Amino acid sequence: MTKIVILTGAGISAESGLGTFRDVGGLWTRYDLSEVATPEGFARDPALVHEFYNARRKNAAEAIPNAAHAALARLERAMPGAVRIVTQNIDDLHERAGSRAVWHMHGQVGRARCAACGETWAAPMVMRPDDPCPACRAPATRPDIVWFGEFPYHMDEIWEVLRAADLFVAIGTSGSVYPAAAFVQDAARAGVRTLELNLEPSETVNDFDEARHGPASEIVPAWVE
Ligand code: BJW
Repeated sequence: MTKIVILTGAGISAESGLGTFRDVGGLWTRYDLSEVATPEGFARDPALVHEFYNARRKNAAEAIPNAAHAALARLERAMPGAVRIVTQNIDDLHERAGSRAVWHMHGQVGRARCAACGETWAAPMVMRPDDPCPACRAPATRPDIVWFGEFPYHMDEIWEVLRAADLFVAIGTSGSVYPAAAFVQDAARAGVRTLELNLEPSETVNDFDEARHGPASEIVPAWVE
């Protein structure tokens, strides 16, 4: 009976000090995404990829949820069972703000996965490529992250709640990475109302019924209250 599906992106964590990807000075202006965010890059240089995510894990652990995360947690408490957050973010700021109904479609930096058997577990703060899997002992540890060319998590459940919702809200995402970028069209096709909350118009702004622009820490609490 989810009524509101909320897609969040890097913009919601920007005011917590976590960098976005495509803004000026964003992660993809400083790193080559084909080196650090593809299975091929990991196969070529696993140590480099672990270094990238070890640093991001440390930053995420030090970050504090902001007013936007807190507002979404209040919304969930006020409407039990009716709010579902689908986040593209790999940090845990929604959970630390108090949200419980959260799906991480691009994985979590705080978790590790065995590339050999698929086992997942809580990641240590520093991971190395030859760390053994606790289940099968293979030295095939990778971050539990969805890289380009890999299938995101929870897709069937996401499409199901999206089609059954009354409202779809996208917060702090540029609308440039699929399949998340198409959720607004998926929702609209199912007759779901759509709202964008972003610092500036996203690439898909024209697909939304309504858009409000400004920093997430201001426009998300204003929308929730
Ligand atoms: C603020 C703010 C503030 C700033 N307040 N707002 C050609 C066409 C279509 C698709 C493809 C294609 N070629 C390849 C593909 C597929 C590919 C893709 O989309 N590529 C594009 C580059 C075109 N996608 C995939 O490979 C995905 N898998 C897939 O498609 O599987 C097959 C499939 C098919 C059909 C159905 C289902 C599956 C996997 C994508 C994996 C993405 N991985 C990454 C990195 C890993 C995670 C990590 O390291 O953190 O995920 S990429 C990176 O981008 C990260 C993010 O989650 C993702 C989205 O970025 P996001 O969150 O939108 O951030 P930004 O920086 O782009 O935008 C921030 C926004 O916030 C901006 O608009 C700012 O204005 C705003 N903002 N400050 C409010 N204070």
